[in-house]
Amino acid sequence: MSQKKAVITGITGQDGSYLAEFLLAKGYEVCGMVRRSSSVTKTRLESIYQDPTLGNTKLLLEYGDLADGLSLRRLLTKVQPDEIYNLAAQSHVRISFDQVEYTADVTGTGVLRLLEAMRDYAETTGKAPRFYQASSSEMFGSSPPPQSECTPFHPRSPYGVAKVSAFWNTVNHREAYGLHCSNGILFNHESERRGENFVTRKITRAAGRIKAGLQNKLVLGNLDAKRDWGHARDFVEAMWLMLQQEKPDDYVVATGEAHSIREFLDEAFGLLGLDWHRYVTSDPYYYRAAEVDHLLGDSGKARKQLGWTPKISFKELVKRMVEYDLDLAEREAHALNYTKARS
Ligand code: NAP
Ligand code: G4F
Repeated sequence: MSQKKAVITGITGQDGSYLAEFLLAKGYEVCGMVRRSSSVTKTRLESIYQDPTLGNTKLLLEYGDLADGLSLRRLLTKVQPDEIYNLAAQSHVRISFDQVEYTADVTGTGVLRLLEAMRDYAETTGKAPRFYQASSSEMFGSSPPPQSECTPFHPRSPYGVAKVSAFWNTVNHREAYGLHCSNGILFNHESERRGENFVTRKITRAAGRIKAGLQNKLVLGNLDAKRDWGHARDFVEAMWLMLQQEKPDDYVVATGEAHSIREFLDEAFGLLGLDWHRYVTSDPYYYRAAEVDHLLGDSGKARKQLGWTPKISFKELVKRMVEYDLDLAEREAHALNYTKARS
């Protein structure tokens, strides 16, 4: 069989970088869609990206944006993918309260633009790519735990509402046009590559910097919320498994274990021999207009039908993040001392 081609939108994000590594290791040709930005940062892709003009590479990057339907159509015609993984989004829940219309446009309508581009591409070429939509446990909002594929959605943020609309457009393209479209309803997954304004990474970055003497305070919001946290490396495998099934479907992907922010703090600071109560305060500045209190996933269907199971435990996840961020902080401290010594 010829080499498979995949398009990943959101390739510069946490999940996009892990998924690109995963697919390249499986022999795929990968095309990542990137949006124009004034700072050309592709830090998460550093270990796998090389300029195509320097030689053969199976990872290509093309400009495109979920807000720009024409760019999506051109991308599909150019790449002719077998699989499309739509990971692009304005993905920050609290910021979605500040950027309501933008979040609805990119995280919600953007998915419809991509689905319609895919439908037209399939109709004109006779080749229908398989489609993965990055749906979210945030869609469950205030529905009580444990949440499964049968749990009603009750989103509590503009982000959650946008993801619900994208979820149903994905289902509708499956039912109305017979396209192979699947939703992965992923619960929180973190890593050493997590954006620094999500709570886990904010905590491990601060813990490392406090230990290295670079910071002595950490201000957070609500410490009582509970999340089902896994490692992103495990979760991208589930995305791929969904597109290898004969029939498209929707799956919850979760570890089945929830912890509060306080418990995450205990674990992360504890690994460095620090008592977080001495450094952490809670400020309403970081509260949300509406909060999601308790997410705990029941991923029985994914485990049974996809054969998926997470390998990295909560403790191992925190350990990896803390070790990575301690090393980062120590290098920052070293660079600072070097600059001081020279000035
Ligand atoms: P992330 O790190 O925030 O990455 C988001 C990606 O989307 C980035 O590559 C970003 O590009 C890109 N993007 C943003 N706006 C775009 C636009 N208008 N057009 C094209 N690309 C755009 O998110 P993540 O944690 O990897 O999550 C991946 C996906 O899974 C997201 O859809 C998220 O909502 C969803 N999800 C995440 C989790 C989780 O716990 N991580 C759980 C459930 C669902 P830049 O680098 O240029 O900003
Ligand atoms: O880390 P968070 O910002 O993640 P949240 O809101 O659960 O969203 C993440 O997971 C979703 C899946 O359920 C994804 F769809 C979404 O894209 C994103 O990846 O916040 C987690 C919890 C919240 O309850 C928040 O109120 O931590 C609480 N929190 C407390 N202090 C904080 C802070 N969150 C952030 N970002 N910053 C704080 O200082």
